[in-house]
Amino acid sequence: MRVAVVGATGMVGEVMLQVLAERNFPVTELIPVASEKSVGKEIEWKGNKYTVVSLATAVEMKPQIALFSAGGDTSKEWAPKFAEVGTTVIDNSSAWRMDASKKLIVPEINASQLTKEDKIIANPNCSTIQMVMALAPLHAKYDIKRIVVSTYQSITGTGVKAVQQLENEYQGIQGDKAYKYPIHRNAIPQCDVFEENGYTKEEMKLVRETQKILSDNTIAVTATAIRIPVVGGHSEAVNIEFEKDFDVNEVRSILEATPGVTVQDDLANYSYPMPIYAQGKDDVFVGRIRRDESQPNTLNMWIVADNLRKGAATNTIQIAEYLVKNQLV
Ligand code: 11C
Repeated sequence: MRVAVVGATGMVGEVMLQVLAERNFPVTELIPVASEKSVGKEIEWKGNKYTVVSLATAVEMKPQIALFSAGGDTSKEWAPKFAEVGTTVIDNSSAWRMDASKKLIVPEINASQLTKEDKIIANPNCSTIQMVMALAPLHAKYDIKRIVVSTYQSITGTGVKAVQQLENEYQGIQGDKAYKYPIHRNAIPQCDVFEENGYTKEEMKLVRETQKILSDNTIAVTATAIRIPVVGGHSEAVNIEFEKDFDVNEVRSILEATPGVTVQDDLANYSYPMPIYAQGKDDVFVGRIRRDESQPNTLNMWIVADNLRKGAATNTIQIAEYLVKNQLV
């Protein structure tokens, strides 16, 4: 496969290159793509050097697959240009996710929707991916009625500038800021910009994307997304009300049997998921599984995943793997 990685020098792009190598994705030609200021730079991949090219050059090279992580505006403008020359684009931005003509894919849940005609495929938001990974198998069994989720999100979701801000604050250095407020020793109740309803875009992604991935607009979702000074991954406290009653041990067994999910829930040994241990891993970790005793048919769980891997790069490459395996590219 001729594979373009658009945004190759960014935080997610770098993890994409790493995951492509780790999983031995069948790359015959790698095309690293970045903005004009990075064109001409060299990157190393699997022991070889590659020169970063512009978007226009990459379109001319007609890659079979383009993995995009370069922001919504770049995707809006350039994904259709790649699609026109026959490239299948898998896009990490929010540009196409809620477009009714585009599929929003978490391979373990809904990759079977994909066809050869899908030339722009959307990768969901990181906080949504980890939540639906744990909820989809439970929805299949007990029918989710309502989800209340609070997130504790890694600064890597914001990007390099946020990581630099935290480093500067540790060291007492003044510098550029990704956030309006200090992030060191803080919790900022704002991820992304506010929408008219008083929720942030990140919170509304959890609502809309969950309904789309689970193909069920009747599921009620309400979210509060918080940025915390952590780099390893996003954590989520999730309260789920089901239509049907459940047995907590059965819930645990269902999750233990779910590919891509690891249950870490042994209270006697203080075992539960935490972002410092999820970092660098591809699985979604679930723990603190317990009945909500305040109302019927309701469950509490704690879900943690590396937002740059399963939340972004790994999920994207799993989509690409599915396309290759099923001869859809
Ligand atoms: C965050 N979830 O942690 C965001 C980052 O829509 O793909 C990814 C934004 C997106 O702030």
